[in-house]
Amino acid sequence: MGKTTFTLITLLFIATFSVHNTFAKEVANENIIITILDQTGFVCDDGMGSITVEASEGTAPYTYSIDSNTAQSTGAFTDITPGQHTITVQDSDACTVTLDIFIENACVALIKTGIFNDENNDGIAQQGETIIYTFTVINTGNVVLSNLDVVDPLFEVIGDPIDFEPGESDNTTFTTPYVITDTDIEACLVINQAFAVALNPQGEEIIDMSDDDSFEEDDPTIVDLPKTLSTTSLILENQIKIYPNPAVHTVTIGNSASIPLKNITIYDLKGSIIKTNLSSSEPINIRSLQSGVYFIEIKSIEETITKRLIVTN
Ligand SMILES: [Ca+2]
Ligand SMILES: [Ca+2]
Ligand SMILES: [Ca+2]
Repeated sequence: MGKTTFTLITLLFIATFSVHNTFAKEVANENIIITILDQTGFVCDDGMGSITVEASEGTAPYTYSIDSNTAQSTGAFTDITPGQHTITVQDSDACTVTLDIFIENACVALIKTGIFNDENNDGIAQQGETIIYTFTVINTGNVVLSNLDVVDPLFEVIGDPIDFEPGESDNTTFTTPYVITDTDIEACLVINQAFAVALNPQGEEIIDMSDDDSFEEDDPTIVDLPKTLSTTSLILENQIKIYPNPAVHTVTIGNSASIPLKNITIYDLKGSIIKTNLSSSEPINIRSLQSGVYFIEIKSIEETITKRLIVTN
């Protein structure tokens, strides 16, 4: 067994890590220099990472291994998962040097949800009423993203771009009430898709198209706009009463005709669920709700109605 040292004498960062750029990062002990010739990261798990290194100044031939796996005769490694890895090079004198590398995965995901705000509580969409959209963004990669912004072709989204740590999520920065148009009412729905755009550490743009309910999908968001009340909706609309409204501490769902209800959910103005799986058989405790406007969604077996609730706790 020859001498082995892990002392790092030289650690040069000549170029920054990049998804596509060529690298010239070097590490060396007394005998061997490892130079990174090329390194590729991920964009949202699209493909696998790779790295190519080259050893010099030692006694050739060299062997190369990654994460203590079987050594190979070249410094080209493919199919590397994102995160931290260690490359070990050994020369024919059994001298070794190690190099820590980090494979990037720059990834953002966006969910866009919308809830129709029936401002006059008549169960039908009229011009001037609004849809409250919520944009939930998450950094699903392993690098900091900067200048994260949400763009919606339907309207200008309020909210300044943010920087975003891995794992961080946000559903409050980007909001917008959208005023529905005659065209939307005619179509009985609003369907569209926003996208999130951010910069990876190299300043390259990464983009995710929004989904309606998943960080992994790219479906458009559909908000139904009721044009006429269906027979069942009319029954629900006429038979279900919320009182008192405005409410303090408790609110009661009046169901005098004993229509079988499937679920009752309270949403806030951002469309976030505040309470769900509520029962109409007794007053609902709303002491934990701050004063403001909420929506109560009431589902029977066949239909759904939404009523506005004002809380003055
Ligand atoms: Ca209305
Ligand atoms: Ca979806
Ligand atoms: Ca998506």
